[in-house]
Amino acid sequence: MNAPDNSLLVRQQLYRDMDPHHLTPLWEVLHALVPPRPATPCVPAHWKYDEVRPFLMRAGEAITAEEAVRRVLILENPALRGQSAITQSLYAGLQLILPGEVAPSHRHSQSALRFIVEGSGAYTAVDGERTTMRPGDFIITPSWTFHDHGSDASGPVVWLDGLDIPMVRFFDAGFAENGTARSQQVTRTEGTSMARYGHNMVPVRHDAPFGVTSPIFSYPYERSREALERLERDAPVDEWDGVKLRYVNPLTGGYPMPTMATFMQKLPAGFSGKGWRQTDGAVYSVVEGSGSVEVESGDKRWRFDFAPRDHFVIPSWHTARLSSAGGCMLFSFSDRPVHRALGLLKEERLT
Ligand code: GTQ
Repeated sequence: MNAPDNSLLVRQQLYRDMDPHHLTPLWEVLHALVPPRPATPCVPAHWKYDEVRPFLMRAGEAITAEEAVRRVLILENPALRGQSAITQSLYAGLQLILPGEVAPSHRHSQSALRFIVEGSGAYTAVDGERTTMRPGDFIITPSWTFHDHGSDASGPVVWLDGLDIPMVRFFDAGFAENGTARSQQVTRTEGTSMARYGHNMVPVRHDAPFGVTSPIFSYPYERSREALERLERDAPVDEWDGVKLRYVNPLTGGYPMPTMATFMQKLPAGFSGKGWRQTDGAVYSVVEGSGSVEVESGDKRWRFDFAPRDHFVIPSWHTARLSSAGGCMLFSFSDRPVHRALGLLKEERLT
């Protein structure tokens, strides 16, 4: 004990007396408030698609897309149950749409990304333009744009929803409203945005149609995949990441959304990556191939062996290593743009 008995009593009396006045002593919590390094409550977690898919299909029988508005199973971090969050700042869920269904039009301040996991032929409509979904495509719903989803497919279509819901909740900055029509009227031909902004050219006199968000709604998998395959063949492979590219807003070269960064990476066959850690916790969707991720924090260790359509999360400042015997393709997203904007981004690559 480093205080005489009477000072402990004096302190306890002080705490009791000031408590009704909503006052609390900093010195009791200072260590937890400014920890020496990030001390996230989040844990690494893995959702195997084989295990998740039957629940999605049961959800398809239990409720229609129309009634649910969005028929989604939320991927909740095991350490954040009840918070609808996969990390402290990010939301992730798997959305199912069945043939002929419509998820009605609405808009909200939260930005959303879609990463197509299974099935082809559903569409999402953003600002009067429809985009067809194919596996591996990365699609954006900018903040405050009306969007509805529908399906002319012959089977179920499932995609990963990534939203900044916890971040917007943290800032108490969320607004939302329903559209007047179930599905919005189509006012532009599919592919117009891609032709305008997606070919390394932009209109001569343009405004950024969605402000700080990319004017491209869809980043098709075939193009990302072609780039990564070519780089695997023709350029040095990074010892930590394999071959990894960041998706961009073609108007700025920056992130496609203000709050979320997205990446696609290819681990070559036989890849055994070095460890790294970063302040931005990241969510992964396995596109093709299989592999494993080893995660470490303090004296705790995790190892996930992943297969196509699996999802996993690596929390902030956890050391991770990726490897793959047969090669694989991984999509991921994180809150990196916010870390960067606030001067908080930190990365460490172990050698
Ligand atoms: O598709 O608009 O997973 O508003 C959560 C909230 C999807 C959507 C989610 C949403 C949406």
